[in-house]
Amino acid sequence: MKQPLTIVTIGLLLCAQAFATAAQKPNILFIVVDDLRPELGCYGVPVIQSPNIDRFAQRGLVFDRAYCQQAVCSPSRTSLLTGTRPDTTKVWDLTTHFRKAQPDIITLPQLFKNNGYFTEAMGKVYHHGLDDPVSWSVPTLFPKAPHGAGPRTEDPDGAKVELSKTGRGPVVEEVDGPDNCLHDGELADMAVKALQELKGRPQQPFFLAVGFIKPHLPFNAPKKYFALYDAAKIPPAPNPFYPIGAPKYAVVRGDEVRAYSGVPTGYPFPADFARKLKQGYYACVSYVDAQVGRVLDELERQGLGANTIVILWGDHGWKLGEHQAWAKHTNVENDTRAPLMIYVPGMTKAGQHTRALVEFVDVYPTLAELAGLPLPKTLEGTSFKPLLDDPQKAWKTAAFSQYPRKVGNKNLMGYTMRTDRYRLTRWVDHEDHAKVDAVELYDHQTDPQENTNIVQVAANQALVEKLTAQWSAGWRGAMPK
Ligand SMILES: [Ca+2]
Repeated sequence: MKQPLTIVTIGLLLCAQAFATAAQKPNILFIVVDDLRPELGCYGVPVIQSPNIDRFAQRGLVFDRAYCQQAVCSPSRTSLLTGTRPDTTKVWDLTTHFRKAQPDIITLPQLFKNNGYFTEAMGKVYHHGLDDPVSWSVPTLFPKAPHGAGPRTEDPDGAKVELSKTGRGPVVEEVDGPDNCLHDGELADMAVKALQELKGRPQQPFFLAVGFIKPHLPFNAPKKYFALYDAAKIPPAPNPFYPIGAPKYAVVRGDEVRAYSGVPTGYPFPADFARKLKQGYYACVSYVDAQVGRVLDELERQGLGANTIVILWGDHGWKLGEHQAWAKHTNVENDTRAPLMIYVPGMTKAGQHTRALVEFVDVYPTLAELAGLPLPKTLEGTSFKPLLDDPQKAWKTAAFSQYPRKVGNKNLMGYTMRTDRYRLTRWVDHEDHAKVDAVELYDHQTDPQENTNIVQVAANQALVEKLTAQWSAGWRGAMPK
């Protein structure tokens, strides 16, 4: 006769089962790179030296048309990490915390934590000063090495260093020193150490978030990365002019660059300075690529690769002189489109690209579904897991982004919609969307650089009506069938 199971035995069995299940869950390595354009070798831009990310891309799926929900750090990151859009998070700036409007929302890492994962962050994952401690199992770690040259009055040789009005150092600087004399090199050291520690605690799956800060301004990197690029040969942006027919507030020229020293007065920037900026940006991309490579290599070295989903994304695009402008902060393709790639153990379509329209708000449901976690009802994106098996599958009919503008006493929000062929942007009163201030329409088939607003062309009026109806239906009307 069988012995009846005691409550203690049942408890032990359930506990063991929970651990067994947890051990089989995939780990997540979540890599975010600040201000990274989707211009890398793997995006078909061979001038950029990004061998490590390219190698990763060859093992995963690359999204050629991924869009952030607002092209600036905190709103974009907050949207991705909460799985909701800026109008839900109410984070449209760099100072508001999403817990103000959404005190109880479950963030992506928090969902993993609540489901038995060990969640850990290092570097810039949430925006500076806007961390969310409940998302993580342990406090977020930050490198001590500087991100920029910072305020100082002398260079190492004792010469006077010009400072900008904000007290910041040079906008471009070739640094003498090893990779880890700067923020991202030290961050890679920390991530390597973290992976070694995580390897030693297999009883719990992990979600490790690593936030690199380059190629964010200022463009400082060790000298060897500058040597990869000949500034004299770097071509200027192909469209160094304001979009024809766009409202005057649509594109801002890039005063973010002016926060650093060594920037000529006035616009446009002289050609030599523009090339120097581009060289600096490229050098920082290669520098951060090397650091990403070190982390990915350590994942393999520790034997964790076979059970770890790796996702890499940049928080938004960046203009390098396109539209006669620099930095982000707009609704244009250069700013809203950003890098996104994923590796999932066992994936069958490794090394492919997809042209499906996806949004950063889709990352949350995708990772949750891949890990078999329950999806909160609050989510406003769609899992793109089906694209892993069929990258050419018919998908979303549009991607949506937005950007606020104060124009005189007008408080505007530009809501932009990217379809397979068009971009429609409607600048409306933030409170009353029926009050339309300006509209932009670009045809990517004939004008992939978005150089000419064709919304006023008489022959386009039926098209504008159709797209406006689609815009009004919003993201809920654009979901995959
Ligand atoms: Ca950013």
